[in-house]
Amino acid sequence: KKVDVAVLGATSLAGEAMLEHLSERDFPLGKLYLLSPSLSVGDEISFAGRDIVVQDAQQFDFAQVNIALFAAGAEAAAHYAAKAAAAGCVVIDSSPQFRMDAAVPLVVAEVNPECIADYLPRRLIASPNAATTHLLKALKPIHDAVGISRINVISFQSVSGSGKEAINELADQTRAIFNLAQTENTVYPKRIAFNLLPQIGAFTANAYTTEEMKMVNDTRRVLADEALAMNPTTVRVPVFYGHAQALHIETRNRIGAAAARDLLKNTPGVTVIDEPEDGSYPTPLDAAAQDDVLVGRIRADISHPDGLDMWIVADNVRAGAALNCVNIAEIFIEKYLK
Ligand code: 2RA
Repeated sequence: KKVDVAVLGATSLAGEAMLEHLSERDFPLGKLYLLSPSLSVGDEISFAGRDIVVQDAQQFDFAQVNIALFAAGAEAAAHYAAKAAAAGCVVIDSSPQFRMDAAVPLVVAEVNPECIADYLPRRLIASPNAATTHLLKALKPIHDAVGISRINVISFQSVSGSGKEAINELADQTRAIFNLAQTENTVYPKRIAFNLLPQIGAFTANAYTTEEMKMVNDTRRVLADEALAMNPTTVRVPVFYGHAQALHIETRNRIGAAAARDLLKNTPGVTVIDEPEDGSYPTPLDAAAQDDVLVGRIRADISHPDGLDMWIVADNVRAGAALNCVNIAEIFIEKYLK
């Protein structure tokens, strides 16, 4: 059975990555419509050897497709989700707009695929943000095996997580510095080139940032564990692609480093690169253009009897929301599409 698909936000980084996945996989794709809520209408995008014109989402009849993949951000999701659902298609949204909506399942395909069944009544499924999706893929098998009671995490998030303008800002600032010219900050509140910014999103009343609270809320919701203690610090780093995370977890029952390593070696979507004596551990450069979450530095925490540390890295654009939305679509087609 062929499935007709629309991609809203087809010219965004996440939209482009969704198209890469759709063209590279054995996806049962029928007609493909590329939509933009704004500026990119009329652009042509090459897909599987042919050029497709980007259409104005405002004029599009969503009744023409079975599935709409949304990669256009929260505002566009708020504007188009109900319209698309009313037309009878199912929306898979990568934005934060519906992640905390109790009537919308929040799904990581490898972690809680059974929740896709709850796509009604809104005909809508949400995907967590990239860093949370990566963390959940690596931690789910450990949570299942021994229970995780607390997660301390510091994320090191690349500029592509803020979109194409941020990639240009890092490149422009770097070039300006080498030319002894003035730098400008447009996307970020301070200079990102040759710097680290311990702020992603806005500060909230509890002094955490919106990105940090997204990690807490999304993780608890996907694991269906409201009691899970989680303490994140999110940092923007001058790297183009790949989010890294230093994870320090406490488990309900003890799991040694060797058992955790074995478990993760057998986890789909995860690749273990962890031979410290050979200098082998994953970096953002290793993760770029890969689909798996790369895990290294797995070790017992010397400060806590039930603590375990690890370092995870993944391509936030390709292996974040884009891959998760396409994975969700494949499960939806196989199990629920009528
Ligand atoms: C970021 N993961 O990196 C977030 C949202 N894309 O900013």
